[in-house]
Amino acid sequence: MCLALLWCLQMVAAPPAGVASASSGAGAFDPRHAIDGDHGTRWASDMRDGEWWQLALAQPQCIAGIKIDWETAYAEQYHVDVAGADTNWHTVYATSDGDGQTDFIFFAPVTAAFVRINCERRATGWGNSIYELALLAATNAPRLVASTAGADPAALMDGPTTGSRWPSPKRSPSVV
Ligand SMILES: [Ca+2]
Repeated sequence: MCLALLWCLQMVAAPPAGVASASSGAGAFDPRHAIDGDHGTRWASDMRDGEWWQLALAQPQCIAGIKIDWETAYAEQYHVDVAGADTNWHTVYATSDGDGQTDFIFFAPVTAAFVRINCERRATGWGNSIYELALLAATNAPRLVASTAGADPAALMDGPTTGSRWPSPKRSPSVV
């Protein structure tokens, strides 16, 4: 990741306004510690799979991503669900091979009133633990540009398919 992008993402990582709750975790591990702006505090669940953390936003807002700073006890398999005010949940991201640390996740912009991290399978014998979590706007998403007009460079990042591609023009240099 380029330093400029990293700087940009760090700058927008302000704690979201809302009420945090979770399936477990209290006291020093209260769910609100995942959005208190302090990387010295954290939410931690009980030591079992299937735990979750949830944010009820102070007001619905359009989001296009989420940044999760995991503690050493992270979820290896988890999914992120979003719901509007109608509490109609849908999954915007899922992984089965998370590696903890910091996850920058982007998805199609959606108006969210609730965001939930569903920790399906832990990576360690401990619980699931998050230092800080931030919501990202579409303007924070990485953009691809290329020297070829008319060829969409986003085809390089549209998932694990070989059916799409970015073709360079028949000249050099070409950049993407
Ligand atoms: Ca914290």
